[in-house]
Amino acid sequence: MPSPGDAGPVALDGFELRVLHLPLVSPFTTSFGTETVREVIVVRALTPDGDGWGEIVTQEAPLYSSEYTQGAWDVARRWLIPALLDRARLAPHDVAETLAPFVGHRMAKAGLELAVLDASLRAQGVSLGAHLGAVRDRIPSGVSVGIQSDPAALVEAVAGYLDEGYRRIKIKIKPGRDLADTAAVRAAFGDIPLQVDANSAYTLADADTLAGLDDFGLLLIEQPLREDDLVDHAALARLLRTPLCLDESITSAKAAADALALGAAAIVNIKAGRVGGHLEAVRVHDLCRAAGVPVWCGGMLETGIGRAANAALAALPRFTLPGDVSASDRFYRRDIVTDPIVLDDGHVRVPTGPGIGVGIDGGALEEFTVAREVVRR
Ligand code: SMG
Ligand code: MG
Repeated sequence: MPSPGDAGPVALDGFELRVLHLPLVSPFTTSFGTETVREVIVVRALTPDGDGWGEIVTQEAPLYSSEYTQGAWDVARRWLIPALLDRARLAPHDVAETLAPFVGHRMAKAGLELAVLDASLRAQGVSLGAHLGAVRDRIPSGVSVGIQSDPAALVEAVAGYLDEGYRRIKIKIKPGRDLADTAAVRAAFGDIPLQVDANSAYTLADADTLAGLDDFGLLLIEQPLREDDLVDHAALARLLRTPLCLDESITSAKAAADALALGAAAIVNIKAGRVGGHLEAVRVHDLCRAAGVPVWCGGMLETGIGRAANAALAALPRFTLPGDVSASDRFYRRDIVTDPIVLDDGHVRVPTGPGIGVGIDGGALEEFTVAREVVRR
């Protein structure tokens, strides 16, 4: 049985970085703003045995986290890539350790690690899912629905996703757009699997409003308070019946262990980018599994590259709740992979080909590229 430590070393000739601008099929509004174009960095690891692909899931502005595109681009080309290219041969499980001296920048590190991991696994003919420990060949798909103009528009948007077959609905909330939006969705669709995500928009002073959400039988409330408010999350958890789930706060396996020890979370959202890579994401999964805590796979509006890798991760055993691994067409008219993830009976397939298991559509990649740089050894 392969374990995350097993992928073989690769000889790195260099990395190609691209900034992509992908138009969204509809605007995506969260408590911190509205996006109409997804800005993302695609990483290509160049090796004599073939390329590997990864994705740095930063946004244009540091609104979800402190990381943002130009910061990730700079730290990758100035510090992270040179450190990796210093090693004649590099195994995927040595990437995080090689980059550990550089504080933070987890999304940048995760994108580089995924590219190295993909190159290694493609060379070995092993799929990412098999490598990480996937136990399913398909996963139930949830969808994250942005804040709409009003509750009626939200109900219409949710109706469309339910018609498509999504197995779980998550709605974004913020102060002033919480109880009425949630009530409208419950009233329209009854007992569907429903959860809300606040992206840190509240403080403990809003506990009464958040307790009002207890009336709606939600699966969970995701990240109501700030990233570093673990103690306040624990205090809030004691005031609510609805389970609290942390997203932004879970920056590593250590952060997850601390949050669980404090009682700040009963459920954990796992995102490889946020924790510094897929191998750390597996460690978060493993510790939650040992603690009996359910996890689900978050999303960062990934292209087909990150989306394929998310599907592989979400196939691990403790991912017992549907994640934000929606079909490519939930965000994009055209993806940059040859076989974008589709929804089939409310599920998405876990790719089985070598590495992330999807091919790159060179034409689409070119179409959306707004900046490109190659860093060689
Ligand atoms: O990929 O389906 C997706 C997006 C899911 O809502 C989603 N992500 O906080 O969980 C979250 C947000 C962060 C997106 S900001 C780029
Ligand atoms: Mg979230």
